[in-house]
Amino acid sequence: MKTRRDFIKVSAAGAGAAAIGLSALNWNGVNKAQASNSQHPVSDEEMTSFPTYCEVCFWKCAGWTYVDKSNNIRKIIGNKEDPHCSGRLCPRGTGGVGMYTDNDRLKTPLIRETVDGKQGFRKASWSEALDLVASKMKDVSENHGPESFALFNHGAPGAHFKHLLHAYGSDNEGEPAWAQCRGPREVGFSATYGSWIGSPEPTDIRDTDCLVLIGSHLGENMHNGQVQEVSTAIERNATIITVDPRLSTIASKSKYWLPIKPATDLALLLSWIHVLIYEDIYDKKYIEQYAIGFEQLKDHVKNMTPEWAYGITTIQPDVIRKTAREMANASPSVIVHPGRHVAWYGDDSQRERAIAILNALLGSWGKRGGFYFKEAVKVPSYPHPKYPHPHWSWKDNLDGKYPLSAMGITTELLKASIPEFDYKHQIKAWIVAGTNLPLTIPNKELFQLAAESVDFIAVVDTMPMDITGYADVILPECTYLERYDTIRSAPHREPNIALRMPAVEPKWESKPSWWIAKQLGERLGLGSYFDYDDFSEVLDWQLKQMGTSLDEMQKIGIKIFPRKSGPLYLGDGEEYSFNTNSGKIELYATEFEDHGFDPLPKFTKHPEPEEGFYRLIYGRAPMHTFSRTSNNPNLHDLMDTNSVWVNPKVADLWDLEKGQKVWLQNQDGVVSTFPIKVRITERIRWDSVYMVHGFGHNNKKLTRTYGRGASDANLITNIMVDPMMGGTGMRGNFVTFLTTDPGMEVEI
Ligand SMILES: Nc1nc2c(c(=O)[nH]1)N[C@H]1C(S)=C(S)[C@@H](COP(=O)(O)OP(=O)(O)OC[C@H]3O[C@@H](n4cnc5c(=O)[nH]c(N)nc54)[C@H](O)[C@@H]3O)O[C@H]1N2
Ligand SMILES: Nc1nc2c(c(=O)[nH]1)N[C@H]1C(S)=C(S)[C@@H](COP(=O)(O)OP(=O)(O)OC[C@H]3O[C@@H](n4cnc5c(=O)[nH]c(N)nc54)[C@H](O)[C@@H]3O)O[C@H]1N2
Ligand code: SF4
Ligand SMILES: [Mo]
Repeated sequence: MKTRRDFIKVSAAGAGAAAIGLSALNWNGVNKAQASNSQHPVSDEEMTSFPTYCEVCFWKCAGWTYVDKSNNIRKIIGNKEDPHCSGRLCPRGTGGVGMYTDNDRLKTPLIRETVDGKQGFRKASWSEALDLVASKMKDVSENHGPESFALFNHGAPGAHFKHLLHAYGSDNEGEPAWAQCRGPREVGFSATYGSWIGSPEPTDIRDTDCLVLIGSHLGENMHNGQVQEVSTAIERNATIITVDPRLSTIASKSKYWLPIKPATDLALLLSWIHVLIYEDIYDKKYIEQYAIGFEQLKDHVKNMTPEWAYGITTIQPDVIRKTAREMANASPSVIVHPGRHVAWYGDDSQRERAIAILNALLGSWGKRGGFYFKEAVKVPSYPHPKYPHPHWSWKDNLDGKYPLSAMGITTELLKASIPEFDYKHQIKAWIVAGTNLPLTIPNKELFQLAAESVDFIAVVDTMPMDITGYADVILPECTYLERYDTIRSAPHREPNIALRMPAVEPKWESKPSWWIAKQLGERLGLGSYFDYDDFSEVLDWQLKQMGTSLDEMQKIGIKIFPRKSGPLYLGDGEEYSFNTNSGKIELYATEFEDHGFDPLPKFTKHPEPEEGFYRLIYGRAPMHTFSRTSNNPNLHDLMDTNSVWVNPKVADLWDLEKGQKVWLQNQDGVVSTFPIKVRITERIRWDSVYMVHGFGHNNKKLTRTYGRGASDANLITNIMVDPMMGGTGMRGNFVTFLTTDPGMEVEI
């Protein structure tokens, strides 16, 4: 494996290698596209470069795809102008070309058929497959109403299918980005500051003096711009405080590592709030000017002393005090990071509220080195007729439950697909585009029951992922390197847009999502919603409205616009109105109170593992994204399986050896389909085990990754649902070890 330096050298070669200090986080990576072509080196001048933004994860770094004269992609590098990546892709983005070269890709449309009682897929032409999907959409619309057709989506394809779905008359769509990922933090921060955190997070890490990470494992969580800013902060000697039951990469670089007992973070946060208030070291001026509810908060945390928290969290009182003082010393240049995947224990919106409150006491919102005021450019929507008004939507099915959910809840859409749940309105059919539900949604049984219940499933994917095994029709999308897509407009310090365009022709018979959606629309008589021959026309129209053009964007890839909303930070004592009920930062959340939820966060105790069981926690590896990259030839070479991290004490108790394969069985008797290797390490608490999410694939068509490692999702059957927004807390599951082969049946 190459070192980080090799990676920088290779990936930054064309961009004019910048000296960067990322070694602190020890990135590993390799530009395999270039390596595999190394027998015929070509210079940048002999190649053509096409702008893109990366689809290997949702940080969406802008880059350049270099193609040689024989139409081979030679490398992908970061766009220097892009604030998401500053010219440097992460190992996954560099290896993104493996998504294009992977021979396991979906090559043609496929239709499920039964021959002699045995189900399988047969190849189909595009017109046959599209006709079939459109006819099912018509049937559903006529017999049950268009609202009964749901969309599960994630990433770029989602935009095209949302447009189709809205034109067709349904807004029943859900993506894992809400209930399985960041929904709780948006609810917690919105109730406090009247604003979502959003993506990328407006954390001013590069200028911070103190960064507090609660579980956020930046460096393994490879969100590029943030990781680079953390490196800058480390070089500037910023204090890093990491709270994690596991010695994560960033914990090992931190001044303080607080190896908290899992599921107890709220107690730590409340005691930090207690120290700031009762040691009188919070930002008084800021609170007086901008916040309401201080007295209620003060009273609320009165007894939540570090000694109280110690009994719950196992973190020593003096460490709690010392770290609170470090934060106060750095104030307002301090960030208590909101995290990103925060669907942990079901009280997640309240944990996020505590994080939001802590930041307010430190005066960090709207301050340099804290949170800056982000800004995005609005992309005008291409003209189309008004969408019809759906007769019901996912919200109506909730009957008042999860009132603060601002996006469709995937698990609720699944439940509404199962007649036994007796929802007011039934979901009858799905399109799934860009989300691998069996590995993404906890409680596989619920997913399977839902998949069995619906009349029809169409899956749009690039790979024969686990989800395709449930499809009636599979539509192969080409990869991001082979297509135009919507304009990336993400909030940042400076508003900016990025273009994705094809660098090469789609391989085999794969097609872009915009084309698939348009074809379906036309078959449904919705052609007026797709009034163009090629998506480049849409882009050119939009870009011209924004004062640029497709021509210009093809040359520059990314365009930065001047800010219109005012400065990045609050001036000293500047008047400011927040978008909350009171116009102030709400330490006491009136929005929560209005909905009958605690206006101040309370600690609730969560169940603990029984003897012989360990809490299952999970996270990321720098070279993989969820389940989407484990079959990527380049990235598979860097890491081909996951392992289960076990504390030496536990290993001793169970007589486990390094590298031994075990099966994991959870509290509900569910056993991992495949075995997983044991990694014995002091870096994990004795009461927990850890694994990287995204392995344990079940589909044999994934020739590299099939059967390698275990799927955490498989073992997550206990979901702790957030009553405010439907988030699926996934860390209340406990596993034990099986050392002999339980003879698991493989489903697909
Ligand atoms: N157990 C467990 N569950 C989790 C998590 C966890 O850590 N553990 N993490 C949660 C979080 S934070 C998130 S954000 C979600 C992520 O959930 P998902 O987005 O569902 O994650 P992936 O597993 O990457 O699945 C992406 C799917 O999109 C396909 N795909 C990739 N590129 C394209 C494309 O260009 N076009 C199309 N049509 N398809 C494409 C891939 O082949 C794959 O099937 O998972 C959540 N669920
Ligand atoms: N390489 C890579 N990077 C990614 C992704 C990827 O797939 N691959 N996915 C991206 C996405 S969509 C997301 S949402 C983010 C997710 O990444 P983050 O938001 O950074 O992290 P989480 O998944 O919430 O948390 C993982 C960490 O939480 C720790 N942990 C477990 N239980 C507890 C607990 O009770 N308390 C505390 N304090 N810590 C705990 C684990 O040990 C682990 O280190 O990563 C993003 N970045
Ligand atoms: S962080 Fe890495 S994988 Fe994610 S978009 Fe950027 S380069 Fe791609
Ligand atoms: Mo996520």
